[in-house]
Amino acid sequence: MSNTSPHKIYDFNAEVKNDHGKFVRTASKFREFVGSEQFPLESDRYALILAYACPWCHRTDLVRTLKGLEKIIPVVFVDNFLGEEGWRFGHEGDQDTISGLDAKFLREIYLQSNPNYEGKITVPVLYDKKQHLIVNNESSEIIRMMNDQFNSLATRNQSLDLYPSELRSEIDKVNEWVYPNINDGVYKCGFAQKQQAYEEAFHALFKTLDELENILSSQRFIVKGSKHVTEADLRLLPTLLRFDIVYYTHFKCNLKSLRHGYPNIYNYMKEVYQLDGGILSQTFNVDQTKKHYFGSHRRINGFGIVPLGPDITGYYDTPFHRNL
Ligand SMILES: N[C@@H](CCC(=O)N[C@@H](CS)C(=O)NCC(=O)O)C(=O)O
Repeated sequence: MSNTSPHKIYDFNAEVKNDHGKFVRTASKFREFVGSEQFPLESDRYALILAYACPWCHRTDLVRTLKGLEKIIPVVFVDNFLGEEGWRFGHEGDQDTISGLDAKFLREIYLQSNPNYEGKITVPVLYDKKQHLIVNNESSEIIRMMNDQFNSLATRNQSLDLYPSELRSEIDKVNEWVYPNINDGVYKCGFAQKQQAYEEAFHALFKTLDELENILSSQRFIVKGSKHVTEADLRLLPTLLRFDIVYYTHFKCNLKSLRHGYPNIYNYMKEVYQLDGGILSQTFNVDQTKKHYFGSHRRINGFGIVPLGPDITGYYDTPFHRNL
């Protein structure tokens, strides 16, 4: 397959869809499920294509790791640099060993699945190595698949249901305010192209963080009535892990840091991150994450200089303190 394609420019301008300078994320296009007739459940048949920095990718790796699916669903990481030609393989990421194309760019794999594909080229991607097809590129659905369809192959926490039927409506409700105000909220601050768009996103973000701080003063986990971690906690965690080290400066989310302004959120973040003896720490690469954000978003950070701070000694792994 040729490397040339209409997908040339990494430009979040493409997602600023209105005169108000607001960032609007586009919807994912591949929405099939493993467990269907076309995509039967099988070990080491499906692979994930992920970027270290991406919080939507990180959710999928958190669930994969918590469920002990590392060998069942192998991962291929793209390079940290998102340039004019989109995500690419190699350099500080992995080579493409799954598509049979030895692809240089992720777009080749999208076009392999659908030669007429015209949408955005995003990670995460759940890929069928046997049929050489993308199954799904929507993280919220990929984590549900791992909790449901892949659970029979789980080697850890098989009895942990991250979306239990009795909590579903509560989980849905939490996702509905966490996603636009926090997960995507930091991007709306960072990618805003007008002062007012930035200010609206900023106020919504910190108002929501204030509410979250309050909720976590009396609840161990974010979903009311949950006695264990649920998908809502794992969807929130990637944004919290990146907050003080990236979003505070790079996306101008700088009213308060988690470490100094939100003790309940900060300690909750550590508690969830340290679940299961700290196994989730293998899913997070701080250096690669910083390199991606500060190095790729040249409209925000013109020279691509990656800051050396803040000092994160003990930031993630010291004991958490929660009076619950
Ligand atoms: N709805 C998607 C969003 C994924 C997404 O936006 N990924 C970003 C990385 S954080 C991406 O690949 N962007 C590529 C681009 O902007 O060109 C999901 O949650 O899976």
